[in-house]
Amino acid sequence: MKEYSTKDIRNVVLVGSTKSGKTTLAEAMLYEGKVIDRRGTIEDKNTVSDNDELEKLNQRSIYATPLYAEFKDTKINIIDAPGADDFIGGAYSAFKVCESGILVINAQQGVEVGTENFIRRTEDKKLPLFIAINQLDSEKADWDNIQASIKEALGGKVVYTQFPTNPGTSFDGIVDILSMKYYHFTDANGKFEEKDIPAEFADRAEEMRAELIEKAAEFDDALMEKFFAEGTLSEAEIHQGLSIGVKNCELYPVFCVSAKKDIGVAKLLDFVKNVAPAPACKADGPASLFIYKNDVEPHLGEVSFFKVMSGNITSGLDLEDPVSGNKERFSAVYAVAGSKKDPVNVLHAGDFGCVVKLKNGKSGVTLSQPGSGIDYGKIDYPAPKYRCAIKAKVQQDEQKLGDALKKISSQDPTVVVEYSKELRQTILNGNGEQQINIVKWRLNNEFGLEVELFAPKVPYRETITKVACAQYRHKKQSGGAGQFGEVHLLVCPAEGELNTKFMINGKETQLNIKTQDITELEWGGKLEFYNCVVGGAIDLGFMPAILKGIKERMVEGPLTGSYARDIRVFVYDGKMHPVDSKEIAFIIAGRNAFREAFRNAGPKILEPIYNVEVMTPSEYQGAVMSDLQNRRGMLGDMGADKGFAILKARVPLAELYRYSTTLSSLTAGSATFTMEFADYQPVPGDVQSKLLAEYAAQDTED
Ligand SMILES: Nc1nc2c(ncn2[C@@H]2O[C@H](COP(=O)(O)OP(=O)(O)O)[C@@H](O)[C@H]2O)c(=O)[nH]1
Ligand SMILES: [Mg+2]
Repeated sequence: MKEYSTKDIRNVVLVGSTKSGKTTLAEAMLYEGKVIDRRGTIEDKNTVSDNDELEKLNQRSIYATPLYAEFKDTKINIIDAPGADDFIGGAYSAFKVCESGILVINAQQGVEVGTENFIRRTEDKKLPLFIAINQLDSEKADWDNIQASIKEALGGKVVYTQFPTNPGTSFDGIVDILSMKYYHFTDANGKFEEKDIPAEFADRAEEMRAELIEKAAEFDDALMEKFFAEGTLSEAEIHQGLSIGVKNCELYPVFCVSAKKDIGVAKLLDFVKNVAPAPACKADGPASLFIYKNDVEPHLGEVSFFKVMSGNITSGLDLEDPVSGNKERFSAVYAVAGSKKDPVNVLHAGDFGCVVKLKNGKSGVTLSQPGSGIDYGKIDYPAPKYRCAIKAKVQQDEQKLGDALKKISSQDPTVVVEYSKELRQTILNGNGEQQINIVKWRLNNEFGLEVELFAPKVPYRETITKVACAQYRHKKQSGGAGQFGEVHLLVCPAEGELNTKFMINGKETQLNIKTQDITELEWGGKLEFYNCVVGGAIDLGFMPAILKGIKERMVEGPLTGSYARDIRVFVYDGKMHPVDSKEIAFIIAGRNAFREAFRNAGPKILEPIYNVEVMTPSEYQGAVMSDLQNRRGMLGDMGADKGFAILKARVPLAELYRYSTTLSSLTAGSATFTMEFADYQPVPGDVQSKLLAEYAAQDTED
């Protein structure tokens, strides 16, 4: 491969909803960019991008794949990102290293929820986008619908650089407003003739050109002046104006393509070359790179995919991970297009490449010149929204399972594995059931592990709603040294102002606080502990033991064994024994007195509530709403955005298991959602009774 300097490099990510044709478009780009001389198809399972076994099996993209095209002395690096929400991590890795993106829209569908989501995400990341209307060759391609839906999604920020002359099965013509030419495609391999615009399209072309020039002039004063003076701009000036608008995410230029027939793809590449921003990387200065993906490949082992962030990367180079201090030596450096790897001598700032067999070449790692301290931070992924528990079918495999999961999540950091001490379960967090099923498939096929996936337990909490008193005497005097401790205490909810006047044994009693201990609990909420003992009934020295006993019981709440929270405890009396009183006796007395009081204090089970936001085409709004209500969801604000309904609800986590899967089947896969922890709320009475019964049954089993 030729050497490319920073100004001759473009880095683009392909985004868009599933099945819009990103992978097929990537294939055509590689063909136009002379990286391949025959195009594969999804159906034949031979595209460069979907080269992973799993991708072939599923006939869809699962991982983000780095590719490139060499086009008119420019190296266009391409990341083909999966469109499905389940595999969204790959797109976020790409956002970190690409300067622009191509949003692929399926001409049969127009803007879909998936499209809309990518617009929101890229706006959020300030990533400039070009729009490719793909599948214009399909029977259902509907140009009017596309235009209307794009207008709804992007308003005045859309600018057309082309239009198709005959969308549909015989699609073979594009009028290009930039060059004011008509391109007539004569085969399904990108061959075309350049002609004058046919008379019937001339007026429309003139009209659109005027609009295009005006938009191009809008972002630069000098261009605006020239436009006013001369009434037009040259093609180079239009490029210049558009680049400014595009870079600031103020303009989204639209292109017409059929990826399958390689129509319009070369023109799109041409535009990317001319208008997409070059990497803003320092060509000189110390060498540094950022690893955005890692993988294990047959015959190669660990492969780390990186972007050169500054300086040059060559084989033999020594770099350092500024966080761990870990040193890495580069054996060879490659340019990469899917599984095709070409050794290169040097990669310049801004370029993409890969290297094999680093010690710790995981995605999210920066490597920079030793001592320079240069670090590019982490990739910021969206919060997971699918949660399930996992265990090995055979107990002895648990350790192996742990190791395998560690490997899988290092390759896909959106699979988050945690062992919950509280629930005593290994929990997998991810973006959707399909993603988790892929994890299961890999455990099975790559690691030889049989595993079971099941509904995870819910991290309930327990608290009280009333005041209650209890006392407990622990006494053990049979044989050896005796144990004696007696504790009288009162509990009440830790809310509102601190009140110290209570009815105790039918008598109004004013408690006087001697010492106190307020604990912010690691599982949320607090424990307030007040020592109000009078007349030295219990030595001050035993207070920590009593508190310890109470805390032990809070770890395993008296109702269901869940963590307890938000409780005030007043120890107001007790008894000691001159010889037998010791720490252990007060731990036990404190624990049992607390349990007794807790049970009489109107105890409640609390459950985690999540804020759920669903975005769906409005035709499914009713179905989505009633499903949320069936999940005990409290519907909140409803809105509409660009033709989609946005529903907000507060839903108990207990009811959200496999929600993404249900939502998908309710809406023919067209809705998406986010969920975020909100707070803890008491469960309804019937749920509490059910949970108590379950715990009681389990208790007797033990
Ligand atoms: N007719 C037609 N079909 C296409 C075109 N591009 C892609 N497809 C088909 O659409 C389906 C999804 O394509 P794919 O590239 O996997 O889409 P992706 O999910 O966005 O990567 C496949 O069956 C492709 O053959 C196109 O331009 N025209
Ligand atoms: Mg794909």
